[in-house]
Amino acid sequence: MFCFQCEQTINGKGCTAKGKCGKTAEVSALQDLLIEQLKHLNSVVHHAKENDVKPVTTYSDHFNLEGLFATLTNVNFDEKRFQKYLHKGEKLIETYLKNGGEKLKSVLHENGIQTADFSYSKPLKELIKTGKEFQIDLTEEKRPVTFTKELIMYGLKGGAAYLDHARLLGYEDTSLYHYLSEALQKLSLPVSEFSLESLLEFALQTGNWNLSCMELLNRANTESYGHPEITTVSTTPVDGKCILVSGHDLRDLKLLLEQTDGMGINVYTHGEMLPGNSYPELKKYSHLKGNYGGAWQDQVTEFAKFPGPILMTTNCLVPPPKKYSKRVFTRSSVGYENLKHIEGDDFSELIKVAKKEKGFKNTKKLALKDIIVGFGMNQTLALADLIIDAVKEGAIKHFFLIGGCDGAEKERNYFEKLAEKTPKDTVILTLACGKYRFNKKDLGVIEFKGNKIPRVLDVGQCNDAYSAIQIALALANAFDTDVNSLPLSFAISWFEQKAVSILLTLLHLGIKNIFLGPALPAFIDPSVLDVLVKLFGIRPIGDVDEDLKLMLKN
Ligand code: FS2
Ligand code: SF4
Repeated sequence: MFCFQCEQTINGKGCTAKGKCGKTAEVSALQDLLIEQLKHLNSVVHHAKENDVKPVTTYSDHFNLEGLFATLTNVNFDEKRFQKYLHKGEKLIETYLKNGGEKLKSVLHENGIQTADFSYSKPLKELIKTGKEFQIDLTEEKRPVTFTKELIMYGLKGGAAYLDHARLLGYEDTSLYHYLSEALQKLSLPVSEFSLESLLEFALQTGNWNLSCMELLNRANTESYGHPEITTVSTTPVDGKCILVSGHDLRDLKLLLEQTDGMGINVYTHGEMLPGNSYPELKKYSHLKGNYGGAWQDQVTEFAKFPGPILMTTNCLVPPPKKYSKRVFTRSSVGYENLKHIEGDDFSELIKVAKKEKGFKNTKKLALKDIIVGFGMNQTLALADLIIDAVKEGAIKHFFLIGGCDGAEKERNYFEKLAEKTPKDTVILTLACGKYRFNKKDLGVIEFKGNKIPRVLDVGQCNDAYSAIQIALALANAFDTDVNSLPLSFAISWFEQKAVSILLTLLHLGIKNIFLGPALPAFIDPSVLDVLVKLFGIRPIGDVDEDLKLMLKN
């Protein structure tokens, strides 16, 4: 196997025997085959559209989302689920071929696209064997182009995950599906078809597309559940039966709150679900009691101690040890062998487990620190006049966006130290699970004209980068300048492919001088890095104090 799509890839180069995430060589091969199939399917769709074949576009669009989502880091480790995806993909290809008849077949032949003898419906063992043939080609001279194609693929994976969340809430946009389909088709072309310049342009366009994906999801979340409000979230559990909900899917949280209403079972958020506590239509449930635990990498210790079932709605799932695996349920694209997967919207099986498990007891003495959340775009922009005034009068001197993913590496302490060392007259915008490094620390408030402006504004999940961007644009507008000329610095911690999509979005917006860490992506070829440094001043994180000086100087 070869996989280097996330930050923790072994030796910063690639996982080759087994993924550090726990992905086996077999699952890696099945994922490679599924990616190959998605390219194949969308090449067929591309030519079908050009030839006016009218088949099942919507289903292949949905399949693109679920297939890509399943290959994200820490999402799906289940061989049988990949086998099912491959069978489904094959059926879609066959439907297009059937509807397109001989005309479509001959166009596909002319373009060298396979129309028979697919490798997708074989027994599992053979699928794995075939998948191994589609491992990333590491031929030295092809590297800059191969790696940049991967960069784009990871950007597409992140955006696809956001589109899938929006779809589940009934929000879809055919133009965004069209971009994804065409992009997958383009990525099926051999490296000889691309110049590095054209690929960089393609990567930035993908960043633009992801901005629209995040915007759609923002609309889906806020129109469904209201705009986030400033909310103090307890992290101290209360006595009683309990359920833990992790991941990014707010709809699952809502369904679970509805189905447990009045049952005397408390619901807690975990990881990226924390901002769920700030949405009016979710926080109105009195049995949503707060947040439990920290970022994803601590789940093995924390889940073992949680006295109830756990629902993993999306990434990041760490392979669960036996001591608690019976209590873990998965949803949508998430999968792990022998974990119970909930299809449909009935959570009764999970609720049964909650009733059987011990629940929390004797929690009164715990008294853990609260977290303040809810600084989405509407809430923060409601404070805009106050913030702008505070900047004009020198009470706020600088803004930082310190956000992104968390992970186990000790180098990620950089982001914690950076937050701690930021001067008292500065404000930190944060988002995604990286904020657990500092969101329980008391970094104080800025006192201004009788108001207390918190120094840490939690904008939400990783997809709420959309909100952070709107806040930055509104500030730039208020000061009649552009985002790069604001006293605003970006320190982004990346881990998985959603962070890659967001990075491409920031670059598409022309945001310069981003500090990126803890390590640079292995799939960014040195020649491409040179271009990114020249064009965008992107730089790896270094010494906290030196970096902070530079940030404050800009
Ligand atoms: Fe954190 Fe994991 Fe949010 Fe990432 S919980 S690294 O999926 O998307 O962020
Ligand atoms: Fe390795 Fe990350 Fe790929 Fe897992 S997802 S196999 S840890 S590079």
